[in-house]
Amino acid sequence: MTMKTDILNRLKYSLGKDAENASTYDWRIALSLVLRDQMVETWFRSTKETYAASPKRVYYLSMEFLIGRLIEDMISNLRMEEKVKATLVELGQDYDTIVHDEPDAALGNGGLGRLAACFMDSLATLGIPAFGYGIRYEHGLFEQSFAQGQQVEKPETWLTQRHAWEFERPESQYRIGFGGHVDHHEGKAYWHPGEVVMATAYDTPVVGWNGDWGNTLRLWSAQPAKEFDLESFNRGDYLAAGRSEALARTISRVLYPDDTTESGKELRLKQEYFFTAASIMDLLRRYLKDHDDIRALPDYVAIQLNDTHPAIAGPELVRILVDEHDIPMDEAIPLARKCLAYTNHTLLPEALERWSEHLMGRILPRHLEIIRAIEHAHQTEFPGSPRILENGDVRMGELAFIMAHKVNGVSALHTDLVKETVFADLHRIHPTRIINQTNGITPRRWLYGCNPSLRHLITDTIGEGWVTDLEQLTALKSKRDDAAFIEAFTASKRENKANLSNWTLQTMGVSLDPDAMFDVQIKRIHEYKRQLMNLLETVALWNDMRDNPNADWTPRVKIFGGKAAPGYFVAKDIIRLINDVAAVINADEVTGDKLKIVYPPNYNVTMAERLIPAADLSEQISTAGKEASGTGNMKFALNGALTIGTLDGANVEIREHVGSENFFLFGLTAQEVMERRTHHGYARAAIEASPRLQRVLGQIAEGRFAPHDPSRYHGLVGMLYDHDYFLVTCDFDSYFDTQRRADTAYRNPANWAAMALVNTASMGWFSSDRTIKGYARDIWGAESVTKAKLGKTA
Ligand code: HBZ
Repeated sequence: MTMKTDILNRLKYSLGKDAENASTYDWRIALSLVLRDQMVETWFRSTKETYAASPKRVYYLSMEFLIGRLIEDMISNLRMEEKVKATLVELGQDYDTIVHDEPDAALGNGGLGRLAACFMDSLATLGIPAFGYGIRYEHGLFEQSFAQGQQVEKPETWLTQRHAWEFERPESQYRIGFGGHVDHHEGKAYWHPGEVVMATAYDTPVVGWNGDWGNTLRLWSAQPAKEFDLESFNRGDYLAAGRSEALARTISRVLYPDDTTESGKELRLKQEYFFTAASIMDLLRRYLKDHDDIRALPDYVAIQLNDTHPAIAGPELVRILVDEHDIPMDEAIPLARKCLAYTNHTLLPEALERWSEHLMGRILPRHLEIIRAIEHAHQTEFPGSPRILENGDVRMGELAFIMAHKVNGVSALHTDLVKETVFADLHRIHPTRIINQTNGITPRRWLYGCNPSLRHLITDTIGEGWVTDLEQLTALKSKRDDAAFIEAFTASKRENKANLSNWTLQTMGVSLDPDAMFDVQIKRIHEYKRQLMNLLETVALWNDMRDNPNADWTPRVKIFGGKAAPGYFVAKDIIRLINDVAAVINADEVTGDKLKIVYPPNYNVTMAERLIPAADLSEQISTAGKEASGTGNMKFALNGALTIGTLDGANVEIREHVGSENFFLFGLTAQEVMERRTHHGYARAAIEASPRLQRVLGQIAEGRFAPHDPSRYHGLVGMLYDHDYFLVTCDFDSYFDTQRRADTAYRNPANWAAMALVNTASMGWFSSDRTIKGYARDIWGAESVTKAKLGKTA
């Protein structure tokens, strides 16, 4: 059968539509179902091969999977682009319209969730048997709009449409208990939960490059436990019956927006336990189908905890081993540890999870007992070591560390800081436990998929091997002196910039000058990421341009994108200020096209796929020591943007790979940052030393950008003077000067393009394939079932 017939059949039999009456949505779902059929073949084959080989399986537990749209991933990984395009032409449908009809699956906040998505792609491409386990949120990350420049949040509703990629698995259901009490009888514990909800699995196949291997993303959805309710109901306990329904309805309803000020929420702890417990039960069931000896579990199971959100996996696994398999506690703890590893993604103290013992005891009484046992065992072995239970709190970082056989940081600098700061004492006791695995990004989505013009140029030049072996890009370095190639490279970037300009024109009514430097900062809005410093520099540049309007300025478009957590008021003020400043500068006839600011609302994965290929300059300007790694930084450099950045996170390693001459470095180092904070009045001193910064802060404080509400930004400016914790003021001058060096460099287009090319050519190491090989080798002891692929590099 042809693909055309397949699609028409799907339209008819799965959607009940004929071609005459089908909407874009109908065509998209029909096409998606046809593609899914293709994937199922790979998927079944992979499952069979996995059972035959009985290898170690990897389980990646993550509260977030920020996968975005799937259709183009599926089309390109299955190598069906030409065929799909031709078929849609035959059917009179437009490829782009159909692809862009799919809503983003925004089941994550930012880097941590996107990393999980890149890892799933690499695991499948490398043929490593793996499951991603998470929550099937009914509402992903909120939708952002701006009203008078201020962020407005609306619930996200991706699941009101049919999600064509998933399979519901009603047969994979587990009972997840909460609360209740624990009985002890003759040395055994019996947990009697007070509430139960059901976890139902929804599977999305994840197919790797070339359709060679397929893994599963298994997301759990909460449903009421009917029989349980009936029992309560019959006892006359109507409240209990209703409670379980209500809990079930809320548990998988909405993704928590990364809101560090709101931790301690009971529902979040329940979400964490819900998906972790379901995942552990599921992987144990799979294991016990083929194995009798529970003690051999670590030979077949590797569980990776994506931050502390699933850290309850340690106590849960111990609970099952002790209470259900009668393994003594002192044996169960090390056995569980051999299966578990933990990735740390942040040093920010406010982001390290703690739950009050009281709450933990109420929601998970048996787990609190087990946590005490883990604590006791660790203290007995290492008296005086850091405690899991401290000041009435359960510290999830310490719990995750103590229950993991390996703990990893996500960039070289971050790993060093993990050893020196948050886990310094535990590191002394367990000196080989902390290791580094620098993050990476999948080249399939972040070059092949999002940047067709560059993809074609590269493939025409060096062949297609780079897609699964990104180090092959180094072959492009020899082209830096090849004028024809540089011209083609420049043309590709220009095409992407023109496309972006068309999009901003259509969506925001602003067109951009493709000859201007596109300077892009896209990420969550956070003080440590310093969007504010970028904005202050923009105002300073505007002042200089107005002072000297006839000078030969390098035209710039400043592009911002990102959401603030709904309860993070400083971040929301920064958003408003960006929009206020944009309104004034964009209307200024003196500066005109020489300086523009655009801030498209609702930044998401799809928007990143548009913006990154069109960027000339990548803003990676966090306070040194604060950004664990960054992965956006890698996406930009791979797509031929130059970085302006601090020595923070993976910027350090990116700079080493691309060469210091191809990277705009500025600012204090992590050591200098710590040192500077000890100086009394450091911010005020920095402001007093910088007339340029003083002027900008004066303008903002006077209401230059909010003439009808002149005191609007007094708080923000006052904060910079009095406690500029993220050292915006201290790094400002160095940042401004470095921006001017970038201006000068940009004025020599051929040289700029050569520098950009070296960036692209040097980014091979940052493929998430390399990262996953590192995890497989150093943490999981897992291997590729499709063979041959793990041996190389890393
Ligand atoms: O993880 C990010 C780091 O900030 C970034 O530097 C790194 O590249 C990335 C991948 O390793 N961390 C996060 O994205 N963290 C969260 O999204 C988060 C989510 C929920 C929370 C706290 C943090 O409750």
